[in-house]
Amino acid sequence: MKKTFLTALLMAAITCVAYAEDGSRLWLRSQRNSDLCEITTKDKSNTAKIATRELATYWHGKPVSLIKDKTATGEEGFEITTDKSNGHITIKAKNSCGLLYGAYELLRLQDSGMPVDNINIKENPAVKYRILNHWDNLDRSVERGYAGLSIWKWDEINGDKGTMSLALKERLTTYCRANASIGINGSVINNVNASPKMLNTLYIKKVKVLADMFRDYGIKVYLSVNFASPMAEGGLKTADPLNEGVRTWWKNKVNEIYKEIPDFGGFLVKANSEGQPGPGDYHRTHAEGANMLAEALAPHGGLVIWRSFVYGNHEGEDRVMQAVTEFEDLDGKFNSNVILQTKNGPLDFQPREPYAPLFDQIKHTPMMAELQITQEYLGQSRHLVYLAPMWKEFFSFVNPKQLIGIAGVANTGDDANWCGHHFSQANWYAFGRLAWDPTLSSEQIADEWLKQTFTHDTAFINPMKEVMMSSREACVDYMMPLGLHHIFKADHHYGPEPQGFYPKYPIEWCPVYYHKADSTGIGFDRTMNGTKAVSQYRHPFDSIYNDINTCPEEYLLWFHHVSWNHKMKDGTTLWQSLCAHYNRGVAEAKRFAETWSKMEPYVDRQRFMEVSQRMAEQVENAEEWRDTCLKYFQTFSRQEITK
Ligand code: BDP
Repeated sequence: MKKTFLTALLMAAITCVAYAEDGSRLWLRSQRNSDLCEITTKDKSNTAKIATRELATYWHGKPVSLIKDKTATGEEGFEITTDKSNGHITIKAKNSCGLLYGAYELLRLQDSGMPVDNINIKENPAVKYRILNHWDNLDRSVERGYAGLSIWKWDEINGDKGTMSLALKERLTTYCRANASIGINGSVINNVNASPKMLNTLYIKKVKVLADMFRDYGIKVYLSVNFASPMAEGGLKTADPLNEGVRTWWKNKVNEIYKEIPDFGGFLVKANSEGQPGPGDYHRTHAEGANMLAEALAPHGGLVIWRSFVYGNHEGEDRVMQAVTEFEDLDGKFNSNVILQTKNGPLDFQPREPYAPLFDQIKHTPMMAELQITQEYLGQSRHLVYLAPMWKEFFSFVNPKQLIGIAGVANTGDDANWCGHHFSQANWYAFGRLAWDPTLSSEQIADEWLKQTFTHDTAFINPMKEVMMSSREACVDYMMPLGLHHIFKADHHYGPEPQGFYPKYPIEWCPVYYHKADSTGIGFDRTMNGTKAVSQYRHPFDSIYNDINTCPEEYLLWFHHVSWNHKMKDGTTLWQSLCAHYNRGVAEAKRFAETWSKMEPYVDRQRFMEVSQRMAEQVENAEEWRDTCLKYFQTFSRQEITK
């Protein structure tokens, strides 16, 4: 009797876990087949096995053959065709990984309700490297992580035995499936502010366990490295890149890594930035530092991804200009396996920035764009802000064809729903989809994500898609409209602190440095009469941004110090326009919450409640932003705050 009761309880618990809508399944919520679908392939690789298993379990259509064919399109591409006579489907690819991507494409079509009876698709990724950058520390804290602790549970990985706990394996299988389903092919697993311990043999063995798992999903592992590792880990007296002992140390370390992980991706490096060590400590250039690592990695086909997020070495120079100052003369001096990774904007992942002009100035070095999926400056995992429109805006200035890769700072954590906010999952999804194909529209991505993640019901899809599409502009409006930037509270970058001035920090970390509000007006003069930052832009953007009459209003206060009574395009004054934007942002946040409140019939209880809670916070925060900023700026404008 007792046993039966316990069994029943256990069964109930299992059922509950299996069907709980806690967001842990991300967008991978396909209905299982009652019978396995007929999937055939001669490809014996593990990757093809995964593709077969995914389709056999979740594909509800006609039989599918997976065919590896040297003549098929691109390295990672795939072709999907339907045989008109019997409806059978063929996925053809040059490599097994393409077969896996093709399988996920098929499931995406099915799960987002697209027609699947007459498919004729050929796909290739736009850029070669589509990489997540995890800012995860070895103690499992996550820099700018808003979804719990790191997903890498180092204690549950046994490097000597090459195993991990079953629970971790299950969780990371979802991670791999999710990434492969959107074409992500690399993962830098640790923080750019890297601990030298990452290169300890103990950890290299653990990283191997991850790499062995990721490989079958087409994902390569990369590591962030601390430039001073030869000292901290190797006991050397210097980390000077021209020192023979240092060079040998890196070569040996790299060899050790490749012995464990033959397809290791390479190193990501933050050097001489925000207190991190680098070649500059020895009066060497970034190129000398990068090339030393590049030489160690080259025999194994590894990459050095060197970040250009460097400032603070040019006293007095406008911070947004410093990356160009630092790197323009080094263009052409990097070894061929070095990539320069540059944030989309010249400052730091603000809700809106003009594009980073380094993309205009670097002509001979392969470049990757670094986007930030974790919403450090966009309400973190508390606000619904869909980032695809922001990234599309960036791609309208920087052609993805000039990039070799796109990196995204991940928003994952060990929260059940991975990303803190159910809607923040959409940003992970959109990152992968856009890195694969930047021509996809934000609407389409939102549409397919919503359908896979929630429901196909148009009574849900249409209003929520509209909310997602409006959300980034709303965030800009309630936080920092018209080109304002970096007026966040120090350290956590969440709430507003326009009055912020902290003598103990560099001036570039103080909000007052960025808005420069005074009795005459507000904004940062970066024109040819100011810091001349406009001159770093290619023509015609240099002159468009330089002229207050042609500068787009969304960048106005980024490039100009503007009088409070300046006439805006709609005839209102700058002050009135500022008030209007802040008010609009708040009204939008309220509208989003209102729309969500009507979605109860279409969403499971748990996700409905969790998102409702977040929406209420978003409204409160939006009001706080508006009130704090307008009241503070009013002390300079001395004009009435309009409602
Ligand atoms: C800023 C973050 C900081 C990062 C830095 C970086 O506030 O935590 O370490 O960027 O990208 O956005 O290196």
